[in-house]
Amino acid sequence: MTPESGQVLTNESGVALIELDVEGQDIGSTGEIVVTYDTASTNQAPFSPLRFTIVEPALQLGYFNNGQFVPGSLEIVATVSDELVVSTGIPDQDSFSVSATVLNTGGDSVDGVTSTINVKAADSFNNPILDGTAITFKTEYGRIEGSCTTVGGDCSVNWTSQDPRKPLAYTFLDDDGNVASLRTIFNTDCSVPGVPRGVSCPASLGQPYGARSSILAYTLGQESYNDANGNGLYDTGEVFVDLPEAFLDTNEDGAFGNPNEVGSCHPDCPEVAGDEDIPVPLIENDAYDQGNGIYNGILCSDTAEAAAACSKELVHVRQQVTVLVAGETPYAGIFEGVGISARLSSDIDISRSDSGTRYFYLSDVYNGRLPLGTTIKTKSDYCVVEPEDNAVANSSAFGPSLFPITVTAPDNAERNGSGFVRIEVNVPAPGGNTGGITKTWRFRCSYDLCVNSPDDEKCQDS
Ligand SMILES: [Ca+2]
Ligand SMILES: [Ca+2]
Ligand SMILES: [Ca+2]
Ligand SMILES: [Ca+2]
Repeated sequence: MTPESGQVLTNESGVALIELDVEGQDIGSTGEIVVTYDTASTNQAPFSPLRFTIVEPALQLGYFNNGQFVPGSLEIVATVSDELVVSTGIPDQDSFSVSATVLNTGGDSVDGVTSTINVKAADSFNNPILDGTAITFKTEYGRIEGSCTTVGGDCSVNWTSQDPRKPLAYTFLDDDGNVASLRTIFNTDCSVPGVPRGVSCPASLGQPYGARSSILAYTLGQESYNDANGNGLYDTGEVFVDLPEAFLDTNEDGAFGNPNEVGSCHPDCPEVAGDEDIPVPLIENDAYDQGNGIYNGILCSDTAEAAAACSKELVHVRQQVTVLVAGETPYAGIFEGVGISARLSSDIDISRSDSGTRYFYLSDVYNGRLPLGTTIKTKSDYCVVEPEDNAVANSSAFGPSLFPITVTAPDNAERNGSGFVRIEVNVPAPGGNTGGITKTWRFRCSYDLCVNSPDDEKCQDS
């Protein structure tokens, strides 16, 4: 596979596009082309032979064969002259980012709620990858567009709420002895003492968590390595991160748990409920394979390759993001203290200290966060409360939201008194429609000036 000559045409976005006269090339499959140059045909200083790898056939990039454009993805991997920017254009693992515009969309009981899933990819030099690189997506719940192709290192797809919304077959016995597929505040005891069913739990209910849809993005790329000698190539002994086969981690425990595949962590996975993890086979052998122990990437130097310290075979670079398909009905509890030491609280007496704090835990039925846009308005007809306005942040972190409420003695307080603190929660209707679900919680605050300040003149008259 030796083309006769080539010519540099443009050099944009860190990627050199080369026109080649290629004869007898089989570009129908992935492989490698080594190109030697007649320097008289280039407009650049002489440079050493280039090596190209066709990563995937029939993408947008390609080269000219006897004047005819042939699709194929071409990558420069050899160092050329300093005048040319050198870039592999192939994503590497540590520069493959996946995010969601809305992390807590809601949509557990409504179809059609959406979030945009964004990929940002760069190569081993943290330059944008080649335009037209295909990124593939899988989702646990709801629906996702299957792929997008990058422009400038970026591409996006839409995730949409719809069935499925729970595991296909995985079940467990809940705390009432009934078969269930997800833990809720109605079928699981809160480990914090004194918290009844139906109240947000300040501690985790445990697996399997409801309404958390794992979204996996992946494409062929390179392992990341530390270029200790700065030559732009992987050399024997340089530190790298070895990648196992990719998978959709449905229970987010970082381990492949599907018991039907050889090589899974079952039954000793970090957490239960990962039975429906979905493998992305790189080696088609009906087994989940760990890394091969050597660096994989086209930056594998010839010397290291000859020593079997690396391979130019690509692997799947991957990243996962979780979208909360949260339920729309709010549940809550008012507590003293937080976490496992929290205690359900009703009234607050701030006579001694002039102020106090209550912790408002707010969740959906799965004890997870409510959708982005949920508002919390706190008012009192007697005490001063802060903050008066709060909102559920853009987050798919585990567990309920926590809002501290500070209650302070009223300004110009009479000798004593009391009143309600009201907490009104509104979960907006999906899609920006008006309405939604509003629920209110309340507790009483009371204050006796003479407990804290017996010398105040208001306390002297009787
Ligand atoms: Ca190196
Ligand atoms: Ca490897
Ligand atoms: Ca797992
Ligand atoms: Ca495999």
